[in-house]
Amino acid sequence: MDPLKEKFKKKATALYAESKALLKEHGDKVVGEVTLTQVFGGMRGVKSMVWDPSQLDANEGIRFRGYNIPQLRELLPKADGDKEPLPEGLFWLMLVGELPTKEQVDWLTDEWEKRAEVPAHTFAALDALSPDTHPMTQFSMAIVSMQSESVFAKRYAEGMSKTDYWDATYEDAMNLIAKLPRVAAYIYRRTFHGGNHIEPDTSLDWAANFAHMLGMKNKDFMSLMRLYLTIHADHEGGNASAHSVHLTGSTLSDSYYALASGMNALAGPLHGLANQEVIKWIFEMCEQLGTTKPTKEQIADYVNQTLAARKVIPGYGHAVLREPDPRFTAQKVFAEEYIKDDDYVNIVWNMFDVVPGILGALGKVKNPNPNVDAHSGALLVHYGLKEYSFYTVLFGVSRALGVLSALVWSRAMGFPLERPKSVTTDWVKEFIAKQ
Ligand code: HAX
Repeated sequence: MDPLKEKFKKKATALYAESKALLKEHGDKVVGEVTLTQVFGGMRGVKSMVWDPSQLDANEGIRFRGYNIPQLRELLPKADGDKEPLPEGLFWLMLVGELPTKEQVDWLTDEWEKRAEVPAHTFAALDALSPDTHPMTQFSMAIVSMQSESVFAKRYAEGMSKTDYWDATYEDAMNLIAKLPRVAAYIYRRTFHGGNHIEPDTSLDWAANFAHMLGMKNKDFMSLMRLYLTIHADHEGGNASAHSVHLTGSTLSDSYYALASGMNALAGPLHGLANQEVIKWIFEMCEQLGTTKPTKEQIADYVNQTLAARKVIPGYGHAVLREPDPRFTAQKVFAEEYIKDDDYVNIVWNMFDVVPGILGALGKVKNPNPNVDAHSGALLVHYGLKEYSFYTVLFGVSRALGVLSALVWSRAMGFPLERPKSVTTDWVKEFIAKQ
């Protein structure tokens, strides 16, 4: 058994037993009430699932197994000569709750490299699509096309015992994560570079190799990719992509089906697609104004125009967070360190000065601050990755780390089929009448 799997097995066996005992004694304890506003309002704040890799605090932001982003940036192992964390280290942390050593992370890099071969039929399926198919459609389809490789599906068909579900899910998670950069890079190169593909460089780590296969040779871009793929990985279990993976996985659909569900949710403009919408919004503003150096007053006018057209300001607001997103801050810190002066980065920073005041004054926006998607586009454009319809695929490659580590845990904990209760509006009216 490989060292990560062995570690996971030990932890999962202990936590499974602990949670069974905990539920036997405390299963009837009430953890919260549900109001009608929550029933109608997208279940905000309803505690209804266990998700151990990360937890979100409305004011402080995300913590991965207790570590916030600045701590991860300091404590996770790094590639030689780089300041940014290796996402392999975050996956290890999320899966087993321990910060890995550099040797452990190097092992994981090698392990993913061994598992990275993508089936030929996936490339053929992608090639059958028109190149103007949205990259997220291609990504989701490519993931489902690889389901033919699912260890879980194969072993299930052979009569696998329930106690082995986690093992097969672990294998699928590792295989999928290993293959995603290759698949994503293939989509990028076929869509935007005439199918001029780049072979992997096996001397590089997972994120740097991804950058290499995209055709991005700049070392700072490789650093950015390591940071990007780390900070987008997880945002506790209730966000739409994570919850979609959790729900689909709960039917014992394998990791391929489950991840594709999550990617389909990530492709919505209120969720992951916001990263493309932000830079599109900025490009459109610059085009309308005829400058890439708009003043704060010009930005404010354009924000007001957008709101008057009854559209949202992409990259601002959040369903849970009530402060600026630390993932936004991490990207700002990166830009301050690596990029001296860049028009689009400056626009993002000027928006940060202008937008919260305008959204706050509307009186209805619960969090007028920037979220993760407000900054990423300007950084990518700076290094030459300007094709913004690809941005959500980058997010998706990262999100796989969190949601798949959680899926392995779900199968180890024996979590059942998810099945909340819905009610009709007539039921609600009757309920109110009876009160
Ligand atoms: N611009 C304009 N209006 C906004 C807004 C924004 N950025 N954010 C919220 N509002 C509005 C809502 O549309 C809602 O208006 P109505 O009552 O007229 O419907 C009102 O303010 C209250 O919304 P809320 O409670 O503050 O926010 P929600 O929890 O309902 O929604 C969203 C959270 C992230 C979907 C929302 O803030 C939004 O649409 N933001 C812009 C899109 C975006 O950046 N999405 C990415 C979020 C982070 C993420 O998941 N990344 O992947």
